[in-house]
Amino acid sequence: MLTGVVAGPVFTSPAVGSILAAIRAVRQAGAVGTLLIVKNYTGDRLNFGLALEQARAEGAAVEMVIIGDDAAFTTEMKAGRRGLCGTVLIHKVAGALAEEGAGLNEIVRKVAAVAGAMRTLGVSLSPCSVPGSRPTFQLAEDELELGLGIHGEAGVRRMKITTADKIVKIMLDHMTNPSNASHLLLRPGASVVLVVNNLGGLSYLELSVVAGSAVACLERRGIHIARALVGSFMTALEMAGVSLTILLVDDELLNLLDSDTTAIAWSQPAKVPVSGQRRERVAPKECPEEEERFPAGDQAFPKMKLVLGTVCNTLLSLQDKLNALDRAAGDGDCGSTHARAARAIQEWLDARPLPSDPSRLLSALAKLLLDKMGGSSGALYGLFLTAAAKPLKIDNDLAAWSIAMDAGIEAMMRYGGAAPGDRTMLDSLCAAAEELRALKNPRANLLHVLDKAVQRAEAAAESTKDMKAAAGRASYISSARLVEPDPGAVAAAAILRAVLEGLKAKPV
Ligand SMILES: *[C@@H]1O[C@H](CO)[C@@H](O)[C@H](O)[C@H]1NC(C)=O
Ligand SMILES: CC(=O)N[C@H]1CO[C@H](CO)[C@@H](O)[C@@H]1O
Repeated sequence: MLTGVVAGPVFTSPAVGSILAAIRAVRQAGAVGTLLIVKNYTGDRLNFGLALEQARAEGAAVEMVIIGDDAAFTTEMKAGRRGLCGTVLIHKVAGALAEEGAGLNEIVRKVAAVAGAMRTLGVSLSPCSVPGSRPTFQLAEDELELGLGIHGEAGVRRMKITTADKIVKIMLDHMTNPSNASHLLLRPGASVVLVVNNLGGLSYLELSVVAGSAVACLERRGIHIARALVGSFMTALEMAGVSLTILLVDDELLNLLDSDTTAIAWSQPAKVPVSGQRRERVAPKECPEEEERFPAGDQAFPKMKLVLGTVCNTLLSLQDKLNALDRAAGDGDCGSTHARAARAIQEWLDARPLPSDPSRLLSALAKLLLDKMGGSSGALYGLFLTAAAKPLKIDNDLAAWSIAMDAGIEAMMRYGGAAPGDRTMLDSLCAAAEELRALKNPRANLLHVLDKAVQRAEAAAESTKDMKAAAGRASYISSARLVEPDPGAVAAAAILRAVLEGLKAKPV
């Protein structure tokens, strides 16, 4: 791709002497001509221009192209159109042309045309800092900046953070809006190469999300994405941002971009299949027998829907609190996991009548949570409900519910490896289970017993504060840092309270 590269200090143009040394080295190695590919910054233009003049004076055949693929500017300004990630495509095209044996002037002509058919726009969630210095600019937590340069220079617009789809749409609109001075004219039916470039601080996951949005957005406009490149091609140190480059292509240009190179930083562009050829993802059909096996039971089981609805609302309202507790002890997703379960149950409640008997209800809930909840909580609740469903198959009086609770806990302990006192949801559940054994007394009052069980569970959840973690999320953490109750225990106690409230509430 390139024969030589001249690096200056971080974010600074190299000196004339360095550039001249590079030209001489290339020439001594046998090059008949040298093309300088320079990004459009004042310092670079000056230093490379001076080096070019000196090299020519020495008899070297040297040409220069200046790349300004920046699409940020709405009006032509004195310092405009910087060279950005599109320059990498120019390196590739010029290198391939030279490899094919094209002469220096032909390469200059073709490369200049390619440079005119391409635009780049960046967006960033954070500034970058030159090693040893402060950040190049300030950006609030919930802000992003559009149209910045690769040296942390300011962009054209700040906006509030929003989804990748929306950001990508704003970027592409800006790049192609004919009222903007530096736009690229992009008509439906055009073929393009898309480059999704990491500005330094994004993960591949984030980069791929942006790439997916960009492909979808361009295809919606009738643009054919002939090739897509996703990776770190031109970064701005650790800046958490991404740039999009769009280059209009024809077959000849594609051949040049596809030609082999040994440059390790060049990743072979992906050929994006036309959307029609991509197989649409088919949502799996819900299993129909399942529903038929469970006859409608809202009548037989009037309170259950209300109870489950209350549990879901409770878990959704606790999402942030549980996540915060979990951040201190685990990976910060306890609230999200429980909220995911709550939404799955809500959907399920809306979609079909409840199974008619408690055993089937718990089995169905177990299956739902195993399918949808995820995390170790999903597996543990699934185990709990599966085991609890069994005793209820035989009987469903109040005593059977106490036996079910014990069976569920026993299964959780067997597979989960935790015991009461280990700072997990078992602490709440076991405390409640002890109270619920009173249900075995034929004269027991359900609400009265449950009320006591809930209070015990809440006290147990609170007391996990002072426990050393021996299992579960927090056991990887030094106990000195654990000063809050365990989120799993808090969630379990909250579920029990919601059950109580649901049972007390009048059906509407
Ligand atoms: C380079 O930037 C200058 C302004 O600094 C602008 O006048 C010129 O058109 C730009 N060149 C290219 C090739 O974009
Ligand atoms: C000066 C000007 O016309 N700016 C336009 C550039 O494109 C954006 C769309 O992203 C418009 O909102 C601006 O008005």
